[in-house]
Amino acid sequence: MRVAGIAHLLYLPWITIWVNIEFFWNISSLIDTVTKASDVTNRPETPLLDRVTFPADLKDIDDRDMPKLAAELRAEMIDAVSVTGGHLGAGLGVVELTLAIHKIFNTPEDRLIFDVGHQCYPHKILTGRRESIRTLRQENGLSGFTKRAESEYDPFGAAHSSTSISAGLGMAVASALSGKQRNVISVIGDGAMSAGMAYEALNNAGALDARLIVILNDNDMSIAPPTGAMSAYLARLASGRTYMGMREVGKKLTAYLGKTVDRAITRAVEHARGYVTGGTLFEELGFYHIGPIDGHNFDHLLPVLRNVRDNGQGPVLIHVVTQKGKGYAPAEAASDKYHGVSKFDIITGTQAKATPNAPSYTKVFADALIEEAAHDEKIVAITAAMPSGTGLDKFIDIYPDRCFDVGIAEQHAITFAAGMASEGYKPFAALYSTFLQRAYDQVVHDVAIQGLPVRFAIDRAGFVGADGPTHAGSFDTTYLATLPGFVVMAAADEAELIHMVRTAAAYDEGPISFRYPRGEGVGIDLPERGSILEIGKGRIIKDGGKIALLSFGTRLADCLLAAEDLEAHGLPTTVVDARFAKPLDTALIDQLARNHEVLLTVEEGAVGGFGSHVMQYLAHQGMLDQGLKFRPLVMPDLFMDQAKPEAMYARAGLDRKGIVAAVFRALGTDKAVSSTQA
Ligand SMILES: Cc1ncc(C[n+]2csc(CCOP(=O)(O)OP(=O)(O)O)c2C)c(N)n1
Repeated sequence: MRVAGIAHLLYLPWITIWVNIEFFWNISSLIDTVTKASDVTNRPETPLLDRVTFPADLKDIDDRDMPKLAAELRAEMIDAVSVTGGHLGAGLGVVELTLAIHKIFNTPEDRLIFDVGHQCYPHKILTGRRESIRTLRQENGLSGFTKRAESEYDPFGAAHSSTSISAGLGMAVASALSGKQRNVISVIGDGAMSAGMAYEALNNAGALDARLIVILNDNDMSIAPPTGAMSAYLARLASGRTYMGMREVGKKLTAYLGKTVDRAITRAVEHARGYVTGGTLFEELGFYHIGPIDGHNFDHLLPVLRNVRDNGQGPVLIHVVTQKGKGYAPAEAASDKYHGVSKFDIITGTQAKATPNAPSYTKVFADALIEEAAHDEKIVAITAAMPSGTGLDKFIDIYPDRCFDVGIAEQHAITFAAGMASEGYKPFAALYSTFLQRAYDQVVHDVAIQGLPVRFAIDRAGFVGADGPTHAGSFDTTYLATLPGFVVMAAADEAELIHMVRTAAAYDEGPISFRYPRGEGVGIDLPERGSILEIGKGRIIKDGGKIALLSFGTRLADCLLAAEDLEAHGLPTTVVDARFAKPLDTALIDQLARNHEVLLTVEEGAVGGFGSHVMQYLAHQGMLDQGLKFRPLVMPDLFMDQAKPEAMYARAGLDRKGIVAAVFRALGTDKAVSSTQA
C-alpha cells in the first residue's frame, strides 16, 4: 500500500538528519493519523482509503473517522503529484471539503462542479480514478482538470476559471424543468470570484431562485495573492470583525431552511467563525449566505452540508475558509502555496528542475519590456492574475505603479488597456493565448474598431503539453488576423521576440500583437535592446530554389532542419521567417510563389490563421492556378489531449519529419521516398 509505504519512509530514523524539523513534524503528524489504528491492534490496519473506490463507499465511513481518511487522501495526493507534477496547493486545500461533499451528497446523480478544475485531484481519487492517478497530465492519462469524457463524476469540464456558477445554474434549471429533485453544487475559489462571469451567474441565480448550492472556497489566494476590492471584501467577511451573535445565526439559518436548525448545525456555526452581519453582497443578490465556516473541520462541514441538502430551497452560498497547500509544509510555506509544481521530492519538497539551455520566452519578454519601459514612461503592463506566469512579477518589482494585476478578468483587462491607450499610454496586455479568447468582443469592439494601440503580448501560443487542450494557444492568429487594422506578429526565436517588443512599443497606429510559445528559447545570442522591425516585412533565412518553407513563429527551427533533409534529397529549399501574418509581406510571397515549385506555410496554430491569409492572397493573384503546389500546415482540426510537446508536434505533422513528408506529398513523391527509406 502506497500510503503505508510513505509512512514507513518518513519514519526512517536517518531522515531526521536531513529534513527540516518543522516539515518532518508536519508530515509525521499527517501520517500519524494513518498509522495510529495499527498501534492499537498491533498489526497493520487496512487504510480507510482502500475502502473507498467510489463516493457511495463514504456512507460507510463514520463521521469520526473522516479526519483519518482525509490524512490518507492527502498523503496519496502528495505522493501522486510528486511523481506527475501538476496542481498541488489547490487540491490539498479542499481535501476535507471534497470528502464532505461526496459523503453528504449523492454524486454523480447530484452534480458537483469544480471551478477551474485544478483542485480536483482528491475528487478523482475518490471517484474511481485512484488506480490511474499517477497518469495525471501524461499522454493517454488522466486530465489535470475535470473532463466530461473521463468520468460521469465530472459533469462539467473546466480549466478556465469562473464558469462553475453559470454551468451549475444551467443544470439546476434543467433539472427543475425535467421535474428532477437533484442537488447541484458549484465549488468556486475566491480568485475565480474576481471574474465578471461569476457575478453574471449569481445575479441570474438570485433572480431565478433556483436550487443551487455555491460553495465559495476562500483560501485568500489566487495563483498569486488575490487583488482587488472583492478580495478585500471577502477577507473582511472572513476576518471575524463583522460576525453576528448565535441567536441571529439561528434565525438566519431557520429562514433559509424553513425550520428550526438542528443542534449540530448550531454548534458547527458556533464553533466556526459565525455568521456575517447585515446584508452581504451575496444576500443582496438573492442568496442565503452561510459562513464563513472552517473548511478543514468535519464537525463544521458535515452538519452544514447535511442541513442544506435536506432542507434547503433556493440559491445558497456557503462561505468556506481553507488554506491552500494545507497539510504539506513546503506547500504551506510557499508564496504561491505550491499552485503548480514539477515532480518533487516529498521529504524536502524540492522540485525537479530541468537545466535550461536558454531563458524562457516569458522571461525574455519581461526583460525586453522592462528595457523598453526604461526608455518610455508611457509604457504600462497589464496582467489578469498571472504575474509570474507572464513574467510581469519582475516588471512589478521595478515599476509597481506602471503594472496592473486586474485579477482573473481578461475582458476587463482588455477594455482597461483600451482606456489607457485612448489617453496616450502604451499598454502591453500580457495574456496567455487561451485566456485572451475570453476577451474577444473587447478585442473587436473596444480595441480594433476604435483602432486603439493596445499591445498584445500573447504567451503560451501553440501546444502547451501537460495542460492539454483547454490551455493550448491554438486560435489567436485566426481570431486576430481576421480583424481589420490589426498588426499580427509571431516571434521565431527569443531574439525576434525582443525586436517585436520594441516594434510594438514604437507602433502607435493601432492594435498590434506578438505571440510566443511556452518554454525555453532556442539559445541564440540576445541583443541588449531590440530593433524596430519594418511592419509587414518578412526575412529570408536561407535561399534555395525549388521548395519554399514560409514559417510563422517558432516552427522556424524545424523548417531549417527539414530543409537540411530536403537538400539531402536534392531539393534546394528556401526558408523564410514571415514575422507578420498581418499585414502580409505580399512582395515576398509573390517572389516565393513565382520561383518555387512547392510553397508550404508552417505555423503552430489552427486553420484560419497565417496559411489561410497567404492562400487567400495567392488565390486572388491567380497564383494557385499557375501550377504552384501550395500547402498550408496547421494544427489538426481537433482538441489534442495532453502529451509531451514533441509528441504533439509529431502528431500534428509540424515537426521536421512532418514538414519533409508534406513536401514529398506535394511533389507526389512520398511513396517513392518511403520505399527507398524502407
Ligand atoms: C480565465 C482564466 N484565467 C486565468 C486562469 C489561470 N488560473 C488558474 S487557477 C487560477 C487561480 C484561481 O484562484 P482560486 O479560484 O482562488 O483557486 P485556488 O487556486 O486558490 O484554489 C488562475 C488565475 C484560468 N484558469 N482561467
